[in-house]
Order: sequence, then C-alpha cells, then structure tokens
Amino acid sequence: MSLRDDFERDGVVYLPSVLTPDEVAALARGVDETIARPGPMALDMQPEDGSGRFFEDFCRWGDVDHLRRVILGSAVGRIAGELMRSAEVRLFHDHTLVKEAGSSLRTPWHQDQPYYCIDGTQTVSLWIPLDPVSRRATLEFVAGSHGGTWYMPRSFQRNSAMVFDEGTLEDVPDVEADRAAFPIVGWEMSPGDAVAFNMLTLHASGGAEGRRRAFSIRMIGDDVTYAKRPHRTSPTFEGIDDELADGDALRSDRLFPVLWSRADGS
Ligand SMILES: O=C(O)CCC(=O)C(=O)O
Repeated sequence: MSLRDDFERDGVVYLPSVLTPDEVAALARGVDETIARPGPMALDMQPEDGSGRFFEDFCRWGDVDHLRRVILGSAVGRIAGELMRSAEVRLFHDHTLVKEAGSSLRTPWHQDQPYYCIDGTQTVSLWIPLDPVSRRATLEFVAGSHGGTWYMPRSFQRNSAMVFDEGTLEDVPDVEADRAAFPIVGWEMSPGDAVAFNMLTLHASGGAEGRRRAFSIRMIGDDVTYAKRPHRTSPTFEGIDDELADGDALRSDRLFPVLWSRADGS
C-alpha cells in the first residue's frame, strides 16, 4: 500500500519531517509575528477556567513573509499534488492555531469543508505542529469519515449553526461519548511533522500540555470549485465575487496562488 492509497482510504496520513529545521524556525517566527499583529479574522478564546488561551488567525500568507516563504518554498505543494492526484495545487488558505500551555480548550469534532466556500473532492490540509505534541494532546481523526456525509458546521464558541441554515445538515456524531465505536487515529508528533487530511475527515484535538503552536496549510486540486453559501463562510475571501462565479474553478492567482503543478514539479 502506498501513502496515497492510505490517504484515499482513511482520509488522513502521518508524514514525519515534512519541513526542514530552517522551515520550522521560519514558521515559528511567522506565527509569533501573527500573534503580535493579528489579522481581521483572528480569534482569541479564553477558557472560563482561566487556563491558557486558544489563538487562531487565517489567511496571513500575504502579509507575513516568514509564512509565505515556507508555504511557497517548501515541499508541501508537491506532497499535496501527489496525495490528491492533482495536476495543479493551489493554496486555499493558511490557519494559525496556538494553544497556550495548560489550555483546557478542546477543539471539538468537526469537518473543515462545510465551513468553506468550496465544492470538490481534491482537498488536503497539512497540520504542522511547531512544538512537540503528545498522543494525548494531538489532532485525532475518524479514519474513513471523508466518504461523503457533510455535517453541520458550528461556531466553536457558541455552538450556533454557521454557513448553512440550521437543520439542513445532520449534526456531527458525538464521537467523544462513544470513542470505542469509531476508528480513531492520531500520532505523537515532533515539530515539522505533518498530518495530511481530506477536508471532510472528522477531526478534533485535546487541550494543550505545553505551549502548542500549530500551522495548517490548506490546499486544493483540479476538481475544486467556488461554491456560494447561504451564510458567511470561515474564512472569507475579500473580493472573491469580483473574480469568480458560483461553480468556477478557483483560478485566482491573487487569492489562491499555484504552489505546484505536475509539469513544473515532476
Ligand atoms: O489545532 C487544532 O486544535 C485544530 C486544528 C484543526 O481543526 C485544523 O487544522 O483543521
């Protein structure tokens, strides 16, 4: 079995040492800069028990040089192209996710694609920790859950329906209540390792032990198209409707730059 077969079957694979030490250091500097200078979509969640906060920011590749350098210059585009069997790979967006040491905030079970303005099957997200992550605190997945069902996207803070009207999609199953009933996978990880997963694969993570900085690079392949949704997506893309109509391929070099193509890369 190849890694690509595993990715297609399980919707997730573990990839050790995807980034070089220099790239890990650059991403860490980029994440520090992002926290110091949050963007318009940044969220800062403080748990009620006063433990460490959970900081998130989206789409910072355009103005944080260290992030852009790694996204455009590392192996991530080629890896995505091979996993998705895509002739071309575009960046969809980046997502910074930092849990401070001791944070009790769990990331609830969810799929990513229902939060987004895209349809299609050639999707992959690389979640890359910049600090060591134990098996207990790591990102976990329900293997094979990318097979077709779309679950309702909900706000992590308020649990309210997002993007689609309440009641139009079924709710995420209560995986935590019956973990033994689901094929849950997850890996202890070192800085610069990645888990690569389809944007429909159910995933979640525990709170943080030490400080846990992670960076997700989300990439799309040939069959992905723009999908207008009834409500605001997360993230949003400024000016997208001036460039793309519902159903168009995401061919905007301004918003979604090409990271790799088979002709260049093979
Ligand atoms: O870092 C986390 O806790 C969650 C990550 C996640 O859900 C994602 O990258 O899609």
